[in-house]
Amino acid sequence: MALEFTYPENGELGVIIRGFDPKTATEDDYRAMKQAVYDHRLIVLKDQHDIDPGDFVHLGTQMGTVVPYYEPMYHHPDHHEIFVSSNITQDGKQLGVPRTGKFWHSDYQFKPEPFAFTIFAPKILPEGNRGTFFIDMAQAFERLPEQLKMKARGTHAEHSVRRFFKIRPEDVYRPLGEIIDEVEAKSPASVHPTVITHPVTGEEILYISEGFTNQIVDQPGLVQELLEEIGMLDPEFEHPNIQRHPYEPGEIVIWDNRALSHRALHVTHDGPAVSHRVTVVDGLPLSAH
Ligand code: 7UC
Ligand code: FE
Repeated sequence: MALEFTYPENGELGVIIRGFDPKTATEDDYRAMKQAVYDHRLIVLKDQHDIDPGDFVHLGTQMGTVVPYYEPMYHHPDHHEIFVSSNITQDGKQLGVPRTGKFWHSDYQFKPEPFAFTIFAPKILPEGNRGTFFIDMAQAFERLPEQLKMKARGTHAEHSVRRFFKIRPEDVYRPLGEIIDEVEAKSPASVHPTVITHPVTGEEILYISEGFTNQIVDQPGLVQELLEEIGMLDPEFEHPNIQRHPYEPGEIVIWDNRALSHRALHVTHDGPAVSHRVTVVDGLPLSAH
């Protein structure tokens, strides 16, 4: 069956794709899907209720080179390529990790080679208010006052996981200093250009986040000014840059992790929630120069 693409209207996020079947999808289908992610930032594959974890990983291998998360506590028990966010137990054990990504970030922004795409599938959707918040960081950069754009261009930002590294069950009773030293050794801070040039679209993208960016090394204080301006410090999530994708059952969402920053919206009182994700690199640099 041919893929059917429905393009978003007036500034909304997400190309809707119907007819995707992981068992029969062709190379042309995957090429068109990748292009749609680059061109529109986010695609939504509808009606994927029957996709199993093996198919989900296969989808990842067709979109890029799958990179498993570096901390095993997030891994799916049978498929280490899948990162599991969940607030439930399975066979008496915590499944995946609860309350992940509840802060603005790009996945692996703190690593030397951040992911190109994040492929996300809610498996058990919470009731009520749900979804992921996104900021289009190319648009956010474009909307900055000219003087702030000038200030940011050519500078470098330092990112690290340390503020959001989650204590693992096996860390109980370990000295905090020892854990901090281990986190710093295993995933030291990475430095990337504050404004990257997308290697496919050529757009300028403001590549910082509230969660992972410690500082702009050559401009003290600038990171706070930029975060404020683009809406990442808005506690009500009402800033015009912020968009929300509310998931429907059976959706798989794939986004451009260079161009979009995201933040999970978790509701703690609403019963079980489980999601799977696979992340890939695309062989291109984070920034064209
Ligand atoms: O538990 C989490 O919120 C995971 C986060 C620290 N990292 C996600 C990522 O892909 O960078
Ligand atoms: Fe994330």
